[in-house]
Amino acid sequence: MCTSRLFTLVLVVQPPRVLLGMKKRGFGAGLWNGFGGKVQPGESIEEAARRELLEESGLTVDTLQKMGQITFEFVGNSELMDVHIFRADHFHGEPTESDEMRPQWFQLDEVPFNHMWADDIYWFPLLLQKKLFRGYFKFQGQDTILEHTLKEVEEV
Ligand code: 8DG
Repeated sequence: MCTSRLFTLVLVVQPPRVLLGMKKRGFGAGLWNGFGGKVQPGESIEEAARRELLEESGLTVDTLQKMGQITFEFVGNSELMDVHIFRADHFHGEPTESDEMRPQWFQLDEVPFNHMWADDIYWFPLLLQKKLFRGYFKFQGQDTILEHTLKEVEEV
């Protein structure tokens, strides 16, 4: 039987730019990504999203919009990753480097998909258009997508 673990991911979007962080260590090191991590016991998913955003980027937000949910399966790992993706259009503070992430603004037409998780190019356009989505991606290793589904939904 497959169990799953909850994760968060926050994209701070200020058209025409988006804030990404270079992951400095751990899972996904060397890739640009939004800010997020594991939901801890006793925390709601949104609380975890705010905590991870603050820890990794130094930013706080008033409103997080729920945008998507993606389940990731990695061949050979029976635990699925259930990632809840949020968008923030306003923030407080200055992006600040942490032990885990080095933040940098990117123009929306220069998002570095070649140095991001391979699935991101599929759903990023939906997030930027404020379309809600659900997906499933099956990975072999960190680079190869074997199967995927992605659909727009009314509610996440
Ligand atoms: P740690 O302190 O225990 O090292 O870790 P953490 O900060 O709690 O969690 P993490 O391992 O850094 O969480 C993984 C982050 O990566 C989380 O924000 C979800 C995100 N993530 C995946 N897969 C993918 C993906 O395919 N694309 C993108 N953009 N993000 C992903 O886990």
